[in-house]
Amino acid sequence: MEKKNNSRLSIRDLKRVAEDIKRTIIKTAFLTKSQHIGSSLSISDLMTVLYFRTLNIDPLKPKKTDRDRFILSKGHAALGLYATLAHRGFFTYNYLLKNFNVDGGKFGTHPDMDVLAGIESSSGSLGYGLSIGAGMALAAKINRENYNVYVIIGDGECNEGIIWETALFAAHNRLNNLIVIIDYNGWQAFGRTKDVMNLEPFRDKWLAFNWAVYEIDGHNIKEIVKNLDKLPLSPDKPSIIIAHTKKGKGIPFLEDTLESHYHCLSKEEMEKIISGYN
Ligand SMILES: Cc1ncc(C[n+]2csc(CCOP(=O)(O)OP(=O)(O)O)c2C)c(N)n1
Ligand SMILES: [Mg+2]
Repeated sequence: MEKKNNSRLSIRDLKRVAEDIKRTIIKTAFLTKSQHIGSSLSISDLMTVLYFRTLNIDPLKPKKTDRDRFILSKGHAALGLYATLAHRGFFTYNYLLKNFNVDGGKFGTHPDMDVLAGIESSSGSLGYGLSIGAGMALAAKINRENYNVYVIIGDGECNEGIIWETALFAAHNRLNNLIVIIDYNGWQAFGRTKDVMNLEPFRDKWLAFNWAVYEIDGHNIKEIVKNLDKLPLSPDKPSIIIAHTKKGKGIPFLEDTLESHYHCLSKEEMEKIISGYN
């Protein structure tokens, strides 16, 4: 897996882009009265490094055969994906606003691969994105193609049995071109992950499934870059990066709360956020 980066932004520039993406998520969620703000903000720093540094992609040639594939398996964070794609030049912000979560719009609240070439897989039914990604990674091996597959999954999503079936499958097939990033924000839709269905000891589970494992702070751009730059973590195993994140990152009153999952921002809250950013 050679390095094929097509965008080499400095850490400072990446931090600026990550803040812009957070603002876009917040503004769009407010204007369209949408939920899942916390789930989208949670992945914003990871998405920034992926799309502005790691992934071999070209918005002008979204179907080029050697492109890396990215799948947002926790599809309810679609707004985080759309905001990143807009900033990366796949479409304009106005296009996003006109089409997201409105009657007749192209972008639903969960990704649909039929509406845009840059969306590699539909998702929303938790668990499936990872198995689709493993299939793509195996296909690359069979067809001798040189692309990597990156998949973001949620911690609550790991309650799905199919995640662990895929974990076995990927290790068995030595899919070193499969890179999973887990958005370990400690929350799912109705409670703390440790209370609903505990995952710990999480790192040990992946090690036991024969994956290469790293743990990082999922909001520290420098740390994300350092770790994504050294992928793959092993020449013959799939990789998982356990990224410790905060649900609702960037909105102090929603950070690390259950409310950040379903809450819609009010006008007063939006004003409070804007004054904080200024
Ligand atoms: C198969 C399936 N079951 C239930 C749901 C409903 N659901 C949507 S989001 C969510 C919680 C997911 O938690 P997590 O993966 O930790 O994502 P986060 O919101 O924390 O980013 C659930 C249970 C679903 N989308 N798919
Ligand atoms: Mg979670």
